Amino acid sequence: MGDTVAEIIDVVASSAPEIRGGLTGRRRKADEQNPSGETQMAADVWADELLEERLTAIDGVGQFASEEREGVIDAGEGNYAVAVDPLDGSSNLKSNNSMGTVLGIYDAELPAKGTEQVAATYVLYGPITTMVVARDDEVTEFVIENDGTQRTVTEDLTLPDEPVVYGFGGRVPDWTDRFADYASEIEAELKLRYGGAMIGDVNQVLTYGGVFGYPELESRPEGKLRLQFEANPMAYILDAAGGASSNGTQSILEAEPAGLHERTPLYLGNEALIERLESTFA
Ligand code: P6P
Repeated sequence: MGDTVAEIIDVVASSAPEIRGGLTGRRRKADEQNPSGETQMAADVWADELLEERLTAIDGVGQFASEEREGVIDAGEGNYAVAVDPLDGSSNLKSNNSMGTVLGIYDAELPAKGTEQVAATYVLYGPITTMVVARDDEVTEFVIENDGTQRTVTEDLTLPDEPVVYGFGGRVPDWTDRFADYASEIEAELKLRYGGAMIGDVNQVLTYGGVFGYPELESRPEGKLRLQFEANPMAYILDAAGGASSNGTQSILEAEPAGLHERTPLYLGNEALIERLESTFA
């Protein structure tokens, strides 16, 4: 069996121009909800079907799971499981803001712990299409050309030592007191960069240094983002880039999954800022 991880990454890269090109005309709401109870956009459903067909066709892929589907799809005898958020931030489609595709590659049955990933990647549909890949403890950034080829632009991408930006989701009145205390410290030190799509907001942190959070909320102590499809892949990437992740008490990657669509509070960024969060929460 060839390098399945490389095959999976190549499928995501080669599909990126088609997904980006297909966003036009799919800005309407589908009349369905995803397993998290969120209204799906036509683009969510379309990107999910496209990636499911191409990723399950890879011999080494044994399981496919998506934020847009209830259960895990059996893809045959392969050793790897892929967990995909086909279009993270699709609510940004209407306002023509950044969004992207997130994918975690696990060598374990889903749902699985973040430490059971062997690679993770995201594609960012911004002014240009870029792709960030974490594998073998190293992060590489590519520009995805119109023909789907990957052009390396940053090797050994690491988080800048000096943090500059922060982005916190949820409604401020709904933040818990302990998160609000942490946020007011950070707001006094860093610049706000929040665009409403995790991938775009985390890409700012990876580029400039800082911290991203979609925190615990009074109304929703488990937060909004999904462990398998969003938190684990992004935590894997931040860890490989020299940063850190947390759910408020421990690294996201150590969190035991209770279910495929389980949500988690998510904090990502410079190690010192994540440590400060956990000590505020202790
Ligand atoms: P809110 C997008 O819908 C998403 O799943 C993440 O990409 C993003 O971080 C978050 O939800 C935004 O949520 O409540 O700010 O709209």
